[in-house]
Amino acid sequence: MTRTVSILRFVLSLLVFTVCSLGAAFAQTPPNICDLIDQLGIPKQLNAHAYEILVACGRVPPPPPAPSSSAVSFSNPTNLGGVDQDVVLGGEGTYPHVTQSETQIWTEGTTSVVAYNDSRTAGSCYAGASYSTDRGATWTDMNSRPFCSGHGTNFGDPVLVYDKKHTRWLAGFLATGCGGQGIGIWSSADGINWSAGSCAHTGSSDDRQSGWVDNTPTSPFYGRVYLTWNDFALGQFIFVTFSDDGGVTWSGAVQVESNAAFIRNVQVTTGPNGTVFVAGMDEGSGGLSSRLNYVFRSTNGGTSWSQIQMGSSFAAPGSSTCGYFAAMFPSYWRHMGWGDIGAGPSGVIHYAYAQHGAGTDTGDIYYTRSTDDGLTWSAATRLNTDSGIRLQWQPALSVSPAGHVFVSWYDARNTTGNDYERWGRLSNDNGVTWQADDVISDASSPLPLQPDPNVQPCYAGDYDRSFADGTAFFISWVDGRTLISGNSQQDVSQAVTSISSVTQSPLPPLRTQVPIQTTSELKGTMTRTFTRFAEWRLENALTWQQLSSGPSNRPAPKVTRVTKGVKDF
Ligand SMILES: [Ca+2]
Ligand SMILES: [Ca+2]
Repeated sequence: MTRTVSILRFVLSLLVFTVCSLGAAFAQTPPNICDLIDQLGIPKQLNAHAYEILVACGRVPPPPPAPSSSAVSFSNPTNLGGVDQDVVLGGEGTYPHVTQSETQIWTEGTTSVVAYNDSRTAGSCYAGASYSTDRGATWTDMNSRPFCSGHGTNFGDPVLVYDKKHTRWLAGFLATGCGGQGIGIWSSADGINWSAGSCAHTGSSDDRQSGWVDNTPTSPFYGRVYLTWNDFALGQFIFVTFSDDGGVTWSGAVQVESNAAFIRNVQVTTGPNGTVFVAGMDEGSGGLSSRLNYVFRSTNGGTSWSQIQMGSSFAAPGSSTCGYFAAMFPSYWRHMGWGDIGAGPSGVIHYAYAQHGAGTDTGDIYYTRSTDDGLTWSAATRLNTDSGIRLQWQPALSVSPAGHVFVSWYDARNTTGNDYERWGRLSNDNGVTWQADDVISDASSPLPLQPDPNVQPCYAGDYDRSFADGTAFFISWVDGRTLISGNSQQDVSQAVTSISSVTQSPLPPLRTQVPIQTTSELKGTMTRTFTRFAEWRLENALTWQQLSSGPSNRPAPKVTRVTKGVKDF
């Protein structure tokens, strides 16, 4: 694909989009945003503004027939996660402006905040949020809509972090007040009272941003907040900006990659040593074409970047398409397999994503892991262990400081029709072994529809981002249990999984099989990481070297005899 850059586009798009949206004879006004739709990649942008442009320019097909949506729910034991909480309370909106989804949740101390897209005031504002002061037990909807003022029209796409060094909550959304479609920042001391602040980036075609903050006090970049996005006015490339003063001022935009192919910005995170990771996806030609995962890595605080391919190309999840996008249901719930990245201790980096399953299974959750700070990655393994052909999609991943990893996703294994549940799977040892996958949500959800004409018709939230602190995982997702006007519609649900409760469950057996690949002597190394984080490497037939320790060290395993073949430890 040819990727051109035009500074003039910014000015032109501003001028002519106004003409478009007013319904004037924009076809007579050369050049205008309608003529630039393909050049700017607007059909593959994920934000609400892009959909408005496509509507104004007559480029969207009629909405597809709504998928069937059963209203029947059944109870399930709450095996993972506490009681589900609907966080959309008293601010649902008037049908059909009732779409709430695409979540990012964060907890600091006893305060939790979840930010999400909220269509109750679409198209003047798409940003909503709720807060809890009891770690997710009860929630208050921010019905004062603090993110709907201060930066013009808010087009959604939430980013939410708590910057420990500067003791500030920061939220970022796409906003017209930052150059037409740039990234506006709101900040808060308590997560409850918010005020508009800086523009993290002034842009005309920013899309699908992600955010993270380096909260490790020993990191050389402690207190640095990162924002990444695709800039569709600048070659569609991924860019990053960072702030070292709690979001008051921001660096100039740094280009992260320069691939000939379009690479979607997926999510950003940092490791405890300060390394920055941006997950990206080559979406092929869109639709159901094959995908390729990348990670972009910076060891100097986001100033320069290297690129690492994660695995090989894989089949896209989904059963149909919706414009440029793949869809998990018939022309509904766009999802390209985008995943989530997180960092544990000792240079272990985790990435979970979705791909096509075997045969007619249209979605499975896969996991890949790096033990060398993101330089090399393991072969991907499947996290959902069901044997059927029902779909799983759109994972979120979070890691506790001690290396507990939790991946959660949408899962239809126990449902019929288009219903689904939220499932998850926990690793207590930084991703080496995983406990059984299990259900999080208390009941299944009918597929929530998207009735708002101001929102892209096959949208059901493009990502969810969970959070872990030292004692719990906070998981948010889109749920359709509440009917309005007889229709299931999108709400944000949330549940908390306590680390202390799940770590008391039985650990998997400490057995693994390591192939021995030589006839007369051992060559290379074999690494064996035990639960509780003591990591050992077999140096030769009888000697182990301890690579790292943990809170509950395991001694070196006994080796009685090593021969060619497969050895049990
Ligand atoms: Ca599946
Ligand atoms: Ca709703």
